[in-house]
Formats: sequence, structure tokens, C-alpha cells
Amino acid sequence: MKVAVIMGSDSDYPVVEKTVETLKAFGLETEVRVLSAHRTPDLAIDFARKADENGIEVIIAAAGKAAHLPGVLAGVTILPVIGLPIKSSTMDGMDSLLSIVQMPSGVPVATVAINGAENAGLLAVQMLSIKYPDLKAKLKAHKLKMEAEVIAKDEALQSAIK
Ligand code: RP5
Repeated sequence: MKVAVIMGSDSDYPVVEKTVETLKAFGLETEVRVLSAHRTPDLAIDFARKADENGIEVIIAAAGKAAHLPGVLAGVTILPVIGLPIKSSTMDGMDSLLSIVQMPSGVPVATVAINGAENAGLLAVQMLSIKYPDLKAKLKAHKLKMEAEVIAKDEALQSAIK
């Protein structure tokens, strides 16, 4: 159960940290790397080419600005790639979102929201839960916890505005 979390720059890490935390909370092993589609293209492609044989099962790729990293990785691997657009430009991350989500036919990247770091991790857990039943139980518990939290907030709000 190993997930690679790749980011285009260490400046992405304050957002990406939540992805790593989420994966670890579900007990997944992670490999966290800075590999850029533009600044280290050979290293990024080499990593993705070997990811499957190196035991990686899902790749999460975070990038900002002209965010080519997830698409470049997806181009050279059959592993599922989750794209995490990072808000790191003067365009509020819309540039990253569109760069990541608008993949051509044949090379999908499962794209989450701008800075949607927790969802990137959860989506990887959901993908892996198809293969690992213990993750299904953890995901069900996670859903129940969320439900209980919202019910508690609803009750608190109703009490406050009485
Ligand atoms: C992208 O552009 C990276 O993912 C990051 O969001 C940005 C570059 O950031 P710096 O390394 O210039 O801080 O490639």
C-alpha cells in the first residue's frame, strides 16, 4: 500500500502536507518527492516509468502555475494519477486547475479541487480500498465520524439561535 506524493516545488509542501497526513492517518506508506516536469523532466519521467515496479500503487502529483507534472507522469505510467492543483500564482490556481484537468483523451488525470489536498489523499485511499479490505472499514469509520461532526454542529447552531 504505497502512494507516491510528488510535488513540482518544495514551495508546494505547505498544501501537500495535508495529503501526506491523510495518507498516513489511513496507515499508508508514502514516498514524498520534489520532482519538476520543467526543472527536472528526466528525473520526473524516470520516477514515473519505474513507479509500478518499485511498488507504488497510486501517484498523487501536485503542481502550481503551468502545472504539467501530473500529465507528464500519467503519460509514462499505467498507475492511476491524481492531480492536485496548487494555488501558487497570480491566477488563484485556475491556471493549475485547467492545466491538470484538461487532459487529452487516452491519458486521464483524476483532478481534485485547487488546494484540495485532503481529498487527493482520500481519493487514493478509496482507490486502494478496492484491493485492501481493511481500508474499506477505515473509510466507513471516517464517513461516520464526519456525519457525527456535522450533526453536532447542527445541534450547536440550533441551540445558539433559539
Ligand atoms: C510549479 O510552479 C510548482 O509546482 C510550484 O507551484 C511553482 C514553482 O514554484 P517555485 O519553485 O518557484 O516556488 O512548477
